[in-house]
Amino acid sequence: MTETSFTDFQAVLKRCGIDLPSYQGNDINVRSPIDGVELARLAAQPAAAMPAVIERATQAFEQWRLVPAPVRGALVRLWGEELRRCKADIGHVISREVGKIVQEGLGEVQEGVDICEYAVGLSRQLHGKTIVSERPGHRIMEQYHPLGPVAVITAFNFPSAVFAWNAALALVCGDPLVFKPSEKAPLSGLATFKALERAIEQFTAQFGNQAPQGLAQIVLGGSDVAEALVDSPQMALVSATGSSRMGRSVGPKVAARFGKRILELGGNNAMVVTPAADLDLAVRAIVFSAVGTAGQRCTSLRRLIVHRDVKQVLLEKLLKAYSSLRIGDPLHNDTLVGPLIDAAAFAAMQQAIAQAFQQGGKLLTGGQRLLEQQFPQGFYAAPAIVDMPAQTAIVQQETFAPLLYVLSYETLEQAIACNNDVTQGLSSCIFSNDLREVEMFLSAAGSDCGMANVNIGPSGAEIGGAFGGEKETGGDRESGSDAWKQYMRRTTNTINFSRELPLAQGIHFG
Ligand code: UN1
Repeated sequence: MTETSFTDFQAVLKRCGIDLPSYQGNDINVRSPIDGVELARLAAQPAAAMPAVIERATQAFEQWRLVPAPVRGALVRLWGEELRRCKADIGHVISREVGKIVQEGLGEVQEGVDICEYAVGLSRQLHGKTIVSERPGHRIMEQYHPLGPVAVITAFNFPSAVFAWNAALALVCGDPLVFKPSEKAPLSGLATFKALERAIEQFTAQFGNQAPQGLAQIVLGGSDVAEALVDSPQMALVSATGSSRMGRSVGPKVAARFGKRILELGGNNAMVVTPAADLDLAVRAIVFSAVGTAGQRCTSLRRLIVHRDVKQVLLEKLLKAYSSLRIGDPLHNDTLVGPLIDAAAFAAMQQAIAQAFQQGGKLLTGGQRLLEQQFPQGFYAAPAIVDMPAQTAIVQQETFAPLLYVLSYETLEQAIACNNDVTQGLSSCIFSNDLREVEMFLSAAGSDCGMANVNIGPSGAEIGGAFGGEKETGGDRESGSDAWKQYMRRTTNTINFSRELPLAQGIHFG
């Protein structure tokens, strides 16, 4: 990075409200994957600081839970407005810090704006059901009450939006939050968090002292800090995004203390392309979902399951599309594929390709490192396509890189079985204009994933739907639909307005 662009970046951080010197330290070394240049050196909070943080959140809950939900919504509306105002700057921080292209950095901030708007509407709709009673003069109803402090632990690949998904819902649901961003992307997390802090200030100016101290806190640190949150019985809900390995450690710890959790873990997402598909549309979707964000979304397309009759022609079109991908500096407007997050990610991709080769795969394109001269510390990979004879061990693993395996099938049953025959269950899709094929894929005998799409790729979900997956993806949901219910506790109330005391199930007692 040139000196001017470094100064520019400092100015962007400042506009995002990040006073870098106040976070300075020697624990977290933030480097841009674009060129390896150091962006910041930050201090990590020690685990010993966590009890005080957790206590502040606990205190804040006492107050925030009593603020009417639509008033809580007003805070989230202000946050959404701040995110909208700072969209370009936060998007830029994301691009610098995790290497997303400009469009995707902006899209991620927009996802935050969208969930805020959604949460504002939701703040007037946190309703339970009224249920008829079997007893005369009785009524049953349910209410949703605030749950308690929420820990939000996020990954590097969506450092802003996943925090926003969780925080916007937690706040309207009446829950304080403690945010622990990925050590690989603390600045994007901070920028998003600072927008929330400004919203809290504006809220206080408009609504008086209703937002308590400690309503929203951020902690920069490592796994010891995350563990303190995971282990604390005061954190009512732990929402963690990351690898299945991480989830395997977090899940049992939260369960052991009967806490609630939302786990968003690995994906190994497939697309089934049938002979009835619009192949040109499929190619566009494959390219976006397999190489977008350099294959580092949990929803990225990793397996292409194509009918053998259309495999050849689809691959021809696909290879042509891959040959014109613009790979490079994600800050240039015409770039489509930026760098991988770090050297380890590139090594993992190389290793996967080598294993695929050993397991009978044929590399059709890509895989090599690019732009090494220009960016000796940037890890740019040519997106790879590997033709596999079967769904071998390596295909069943999630490799966080632009690496697409191609598998072929003869019957739709085989394709669905192949889609489902992995341990992950996040997203999936089918390309077909045949109603029977489509409905079969969506049916109980179809895709076993949390998300099953038709004629669009597996990535790029809107915030309105419930986001998440089955099996080793974690089984939970966040973002839209009724995901908000996980941030609240439900109470069932049976009310007797008669002068009798009839017992349920017709029991006579005494
Ligand atoms: C993630 O990769 O952790 O559906 C989240 C998508 C985005 C969110 C991805 N809306 O691809």
